[in-house]
Amino acid sequence: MKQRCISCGAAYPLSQILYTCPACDDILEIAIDVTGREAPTFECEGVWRYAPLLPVPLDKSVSMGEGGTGLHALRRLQQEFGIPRLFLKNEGENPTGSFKDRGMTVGVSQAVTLGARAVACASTGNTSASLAAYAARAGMRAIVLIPGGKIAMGKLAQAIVHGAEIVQVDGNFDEAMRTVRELSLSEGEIYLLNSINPFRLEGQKTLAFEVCEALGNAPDVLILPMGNAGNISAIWKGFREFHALGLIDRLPKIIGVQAAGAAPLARYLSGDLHECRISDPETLATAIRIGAPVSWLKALRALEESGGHAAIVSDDEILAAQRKLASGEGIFVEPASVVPIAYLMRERVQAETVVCVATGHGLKDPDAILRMAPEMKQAAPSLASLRSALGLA
Ligand code: AN7
Repeated sequence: MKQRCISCGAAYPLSQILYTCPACDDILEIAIDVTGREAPTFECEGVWRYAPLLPVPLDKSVSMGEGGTGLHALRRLQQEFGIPRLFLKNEGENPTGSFKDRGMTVGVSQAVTLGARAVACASTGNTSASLAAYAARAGMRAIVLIPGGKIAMGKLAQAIVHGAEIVQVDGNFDEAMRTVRELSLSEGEIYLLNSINPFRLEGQKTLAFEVCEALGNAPDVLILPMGNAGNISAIWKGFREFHALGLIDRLPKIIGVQAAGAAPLARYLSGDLHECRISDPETLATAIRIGAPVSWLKALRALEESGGHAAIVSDDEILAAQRKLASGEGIFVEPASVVPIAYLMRERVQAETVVCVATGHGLKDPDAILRMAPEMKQAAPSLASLRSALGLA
């Protein structure tokens, strides 16, 4: 395995600390040559089950049992949407409540392998929560930059309780991202763990492996949210590797969904923007309030190679979908995570097997729900009053 530039193809050893290619400045990926290789034997459960396909050895892992999340059949919604088999991969079941843990276990393990003293990230919330927890587990200093006033309460509480050094940046996520990159370039001992870091994406690709193992093959379609677009890139890489190993005999179509006020990828692809960035992203789905996706080129390749496309949903559609999933199927996910369901509520997808990725737990961000809470019924502590409140009188 080595690090390889996604544009010029230059290769570098895994032990070199790099975030972009020294030759051309584009981003890197971990290159694994699986051609002619026999499929490895997978042991244990979760992310580290796939250790033979990861760039850090199992005995170096900083782990809390991440991965191995449920793939839940959505029986009511599949009937409503006219899809024979519809599943939700519920990443809220991870240790800190989001898919970020899959990447952070590998990223922090690599930080330990490199002998880094501190790890850092800019975050819309979930990355900082995950980084704070895994750094605590590894006994390392954690530095997180967050956009002032724009991160969900649950995520902020996680970063605080795990003891991260939190810096509120007077700017949006994209500005915080640029600043933390400059910090880690100027301080060699601070290891950057945003999804620009290719080791993190290696952990995140295991979602695709789990879906394939659970279904016995790739689904026809996989739908997921896009922010920085690291996760779509990681998951597509996972499907490609399982395909190259002969473990699946087809590849899924990937549909990446963005919120209307923060949709640089979808708008760039439709010809509405000349470059893949906007300067003033806005959406109530704060996790994906991102205007300049770091992994945009990887994501474009994933969409194109898979024959999929990008799509946009509105904040109102997101809120409606969140309630529908929670009240109709019992699964509460945060606003950013429900964009695949919002998409299916509007568009007809003709496919046999569809998997939606729900990236984070609903309790991360209860604000939007509570702001629109219905008026509650009132009762005195007596049976008669309770019956009357419930309309049973
Ligand atoms: C719930 O935490 O970028 O497309 O800093 O928290 O891989 O960026 C979070 C992103 C989707 C988008 N769903 O994933 C951060 C951050 C949830 C998220 C995404 C995020 P990418």
